[in-house]
Amino acid sequence: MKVLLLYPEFPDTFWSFKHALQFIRKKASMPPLGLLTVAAMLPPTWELRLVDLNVDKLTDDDLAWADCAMISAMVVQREPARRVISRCKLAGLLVVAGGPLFTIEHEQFAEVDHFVLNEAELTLPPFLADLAAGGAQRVYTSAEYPDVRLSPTPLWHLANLKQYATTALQFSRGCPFDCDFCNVTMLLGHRPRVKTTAQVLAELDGLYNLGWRERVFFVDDNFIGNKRVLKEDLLPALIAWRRGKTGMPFNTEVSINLADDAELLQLMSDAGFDTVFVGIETPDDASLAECSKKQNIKRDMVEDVKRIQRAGLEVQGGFIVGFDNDTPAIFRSQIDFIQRSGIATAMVGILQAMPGTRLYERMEREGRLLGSASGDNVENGGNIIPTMSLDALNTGYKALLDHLYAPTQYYARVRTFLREYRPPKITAPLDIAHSMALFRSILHLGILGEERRQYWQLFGWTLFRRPRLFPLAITLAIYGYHFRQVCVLHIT
Ligand code: B12
Ligand code: SF4
Repeated sequence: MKVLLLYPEFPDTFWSFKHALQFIRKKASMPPLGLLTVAAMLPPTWELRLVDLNVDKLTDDDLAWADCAMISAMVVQREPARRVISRCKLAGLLVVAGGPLFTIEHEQFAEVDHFVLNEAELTLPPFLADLAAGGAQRVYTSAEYPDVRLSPTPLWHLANLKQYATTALQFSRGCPFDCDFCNVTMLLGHRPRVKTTAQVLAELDGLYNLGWRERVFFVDDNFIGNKRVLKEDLLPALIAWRRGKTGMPFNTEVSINLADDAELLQLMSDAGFDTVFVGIETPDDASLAECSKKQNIKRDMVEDVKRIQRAGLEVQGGFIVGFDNDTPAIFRSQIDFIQRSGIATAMVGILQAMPGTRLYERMEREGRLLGSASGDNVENGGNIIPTMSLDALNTGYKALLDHLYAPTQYYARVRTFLREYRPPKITAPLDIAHSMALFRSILHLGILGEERRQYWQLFGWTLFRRPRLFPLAITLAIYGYHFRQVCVLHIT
């Protein structure tokens, strides 16, 4: 069997980092870990070719070569996935689809021959057995969550890693919390399932031996879901693994309660983590209660963020507007919070109801659904009828983004952050690509850009006050440019 592993394009969104990637001449932020994991579960005699449409074109030669296409996607790739499926069907390929988009809404893809849904560790083996016996069913699904200790090492060599800014690795699946807008607990359960430390080290060795020295994103839903295993086992092992090695800083996703645990913060920083994404959502306790984000209620989250920053971890934040409890005052409170906390990468989205979430069920019951969620948060409207008028929500949202990413506010926030941040011990090696990025930033931001004044102020300030953070300051200046482009493209 000759198999094309296909990953449809991401639209030009906040998380695509498309406008920032140009500066380092990379094509996408990270390779598709789901497909690379599935690849490792296929029979060793099968021939595999990965085409990530974010970095490569799907050619007629590819289609003529293959017998089968295996496609993965998340909701935000819905339309590109449809296009790629149609092309594969036209070329006469057997089409197999899996991953979060299809697990949630497979009925909407009539052209797909077989759906292998949920986690492939459980659903792929019966599909492969039935296919070999000549009688594969249309849909394979499972209500169980597999033991991730059975998950194989992803076949990273199938991806052309040079095209990516970061690569991905997964330690755990599942999250102990229960936010009503989130797909994670329905897809992956409440009990964090963790890989063994030996598995993680083998995966890291695999990447290191391929010559990878850039960032590794631990794509866990909540990395600190099982703190005991982290403290007693994984983090000490990562610290030991680092000895004698260079590069490979880590980032991941965590809940805000990381701020309560000084020991964990120290261990994470020593293990090479320098950035965490935290779902902060809103500074308003009533809205947090509305969406069951209990872990964020009754906290001084600005102080929490600063504590994490001081430990050497940059905080990237996810924020949401459009909760039932929100009034037009929310836009100002979000701005104040984000500016005070110094979260440069602040992704503010309008609440969307994804199928399979409790929020979706409630909106359906209340007759408040407006079509399907796009998965792209940075766009007008969302897909629910808000309690605030749609007009007020869209106008307030636009004003909020304009304000947050305007050079004056954005660069002020970067400085607030750099003042607090303890420089990380582990950094990616500074190579020619990074030096070129500096020159391109001077040209595009420092000479041609609307932000040239703020750019040079930050440039000088960092060199004198926080010289070790200079590369990070330039990276954040480039991110700011990306965020502004996305806002201009999406919010008009
Ligand atoms: C990494 C990640 C990203 C990266 C993606 C990078 C990339 N190139 O893939 C980035 C940061 C870009 C991203 C962005 C977003 N993400 Co995201 N992301 C994740 C995350 C944390 C890990 C994905 C991953 O690699 N998992 C590890 C692999 C091994 O798991 P997997 O892909 O699910 O694959 C398994 C199965 O699904 C299956 N499988 C997968 N593909 C296939 C294909 C076939 C043929 C078969 C047989 C099986 C199969 O087998 C695998 C092994 O079990 C997941 C959460 C999660 N735990 O999965 C969310 C998740 C996928 N993201 C989600 C969302 C909502 C988003 C955003 C919309 C968030 C936002 N607020 O903007 C954006 C959308 C992008 C955008 N706006 O441009 C949702 C998806 C919901 C949905 N139904 O699609 C998830 C599930 C998290 C959540 N909160 O619910 N994300
Ligand atoms: S803490 Fe994050 S991953 Fe966990 S349920 Fe809430 S939004 Fe989802």
